[in-house]
Amino acid sequence: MNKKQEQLEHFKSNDSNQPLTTNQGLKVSEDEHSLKVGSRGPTIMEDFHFREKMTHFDHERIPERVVHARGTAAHGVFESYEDASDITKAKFLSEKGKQTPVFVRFSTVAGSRGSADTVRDVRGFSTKFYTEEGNYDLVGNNIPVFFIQDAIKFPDFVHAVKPEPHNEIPQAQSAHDTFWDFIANNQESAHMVMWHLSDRAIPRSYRMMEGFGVNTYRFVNEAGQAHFVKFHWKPKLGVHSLVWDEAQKIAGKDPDFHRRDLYDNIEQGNFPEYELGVQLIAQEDEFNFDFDILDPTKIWPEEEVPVRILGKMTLNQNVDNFFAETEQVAFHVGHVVPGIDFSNDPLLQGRLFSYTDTQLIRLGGPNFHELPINRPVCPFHNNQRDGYGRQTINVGPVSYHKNSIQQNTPAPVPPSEGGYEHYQEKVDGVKVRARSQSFEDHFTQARMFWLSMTDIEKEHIVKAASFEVGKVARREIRQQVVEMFANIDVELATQLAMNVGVEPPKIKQAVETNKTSPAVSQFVNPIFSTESKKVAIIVNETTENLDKILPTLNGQKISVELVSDKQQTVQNIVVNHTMDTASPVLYDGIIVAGKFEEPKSKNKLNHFIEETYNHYKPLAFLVAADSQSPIVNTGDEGVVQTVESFIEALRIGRHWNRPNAIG
Ligand code: HDE
Repeated sequence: MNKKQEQLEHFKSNDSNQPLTTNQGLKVSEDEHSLKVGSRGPTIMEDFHFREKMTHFDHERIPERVVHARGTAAHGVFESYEDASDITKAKFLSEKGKQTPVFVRFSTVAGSRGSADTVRDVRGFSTKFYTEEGNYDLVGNNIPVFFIQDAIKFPDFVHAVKPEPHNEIPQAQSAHDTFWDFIANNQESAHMVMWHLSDRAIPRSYRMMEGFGVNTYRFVNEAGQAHFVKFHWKPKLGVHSLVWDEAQKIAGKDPDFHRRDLYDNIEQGNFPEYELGVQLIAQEDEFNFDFDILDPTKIWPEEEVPVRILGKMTLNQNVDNFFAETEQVAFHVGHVVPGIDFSNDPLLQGRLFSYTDTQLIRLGGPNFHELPINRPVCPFHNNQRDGYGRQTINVGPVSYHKNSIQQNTPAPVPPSEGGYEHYQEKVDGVKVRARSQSFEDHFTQARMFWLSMTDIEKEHIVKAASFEVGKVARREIRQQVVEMFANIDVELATQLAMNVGVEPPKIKQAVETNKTSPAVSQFVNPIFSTESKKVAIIVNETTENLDKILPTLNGQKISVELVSDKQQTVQNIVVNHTMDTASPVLYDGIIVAGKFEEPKSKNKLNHFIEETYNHYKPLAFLVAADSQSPIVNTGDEGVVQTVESFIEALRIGRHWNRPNAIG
């Protein structure tokens, strides 16, 4: 048990086998009926048990997060690979093998708390490190850039992407007029929009996406030397995505798809792992790039600024209580430890205000740091007092500095002994509401992203753009968006214009660049694996050899479910699902191991086969029946007849070269 888990233990309560009491500890003798004047008469005020129970219930909800409302979280541990004290004095990075407890919350951005997981959206990736020097929060996303350059535009951007205010439609979607109106009129979003239209915005799993700190921070070492730094999380399972048709269907079939995937895999011991990496730029190299390194709409191409891997995070324990932990956790980019500092990135500067402010309304006051999930594992002392929900009982008369009664304690700690010291950057300027000219180029990196995509990724972007912009009702917005895209690529914009029924772009020349950054493609250096992939075997009484098939698949760490036309036992195993309770979109591949005669069952099986084929996922036919479908042919890529070849096809994942697939 690590330090954080030990601390949380003190707050846990197990109600099983306990007598029922009120919140005052009074034993309750009856909990089915309110206190009445006669069994058919009115309820009386005196019923303190009813009033307490109902009042508590009435106050159960707190405001959802204004963004990132929908999320899920897990506990874990971060282990440092090396002593990184050459670049930062942060103690959790100072020693090979050093372990630090962490809590991570993944999220979507636009949707409400109850919205579906698999919508097209950015994913949040927030990590709280409970270090010996205090909590350090790395509040990141799965996309390395952002929509806007200055925090003052955040309310505008969020208003535009959220459901439209007159009718609160659509939920958790960017495919609507106000979002695209914002994009067309705020073209600093161009680069981010390219990522948003790419497969990154529909991850297969939280376990299979990268994380990025996005903003530019500073690392400072013991000698006071500083580097600009960008943070990266790299998933050990690689980066993998859904296809759009599949993502939309999963949103209905299992709105909790990502939440369930994380929870189930942690329960099964398939602990997700991510490596923490940093890109570093020395202070003196600040102006040596063809972009401004403080601009949050720009990446630092990994080919130019390599990622140095510092350690690994493993998520190994689910929460006990969603509200107490996942909902009440409060992240803040300003929660730092010595050795980690800020840059003048104007988005980061604004974030430094917003995260505390939002917790005050969401968690109801200034004492949210006392909630069990938010408490540091090191001691904390200061002269802050009182406020809603205060739990600490500060003893003694002193709550001010300076004092003589307590010999000036709690006492500030000099930097040489671990006190936080801000990096002493020299800043000089006139007060202006303005943006640096060096932030003006919105298209070079957007085009670089486009040019770095493989053909399949490009095809997906065109399809995604055609869907998103195609959903925009106002023709003039569709036209403006097409013009904007022409700055990135004229061919892309022309194709989009055709698909969404507007004029081809007037702009005939995209921004000039031939630069690429292969690291931004998901397909250039893929990590293939069968590990923790989920497969359905379709079975019935004709099925044979399950005793051989199941161990072979389990040996590859594949998670298997048996699906049949009805709830039944096949070869002494109870099936997990019927073809009604399961859906092909919930699996990474399908093995057909039963021959079905009854027409409705055949029809359902066919649906499983065609959907799997259309989403480019592996299919195996172990029975002579083959496919009944006119579109699926054995011999097409990833359509196989043995368990062994299925495993190989599953390892690769999607098989894009399918003549009839429409996913
Ligand atoms: Fe956030 N963001 N954000 N954001 N953000 C919040 O804080 C904000 C930005 C991110 O799992 C809020 O506690 C501003 C970038 C994540 O609990 C709020 C700006 C990135 C989460 C807020 C940004 C993020 C949040 C809402 C522009 C990627 C979920 C609830 C200046 C690096 C944290 C809350 C969790 C949450 C403000 C931009 C990531 C309102 C003003 C860029 C992952 O404070």
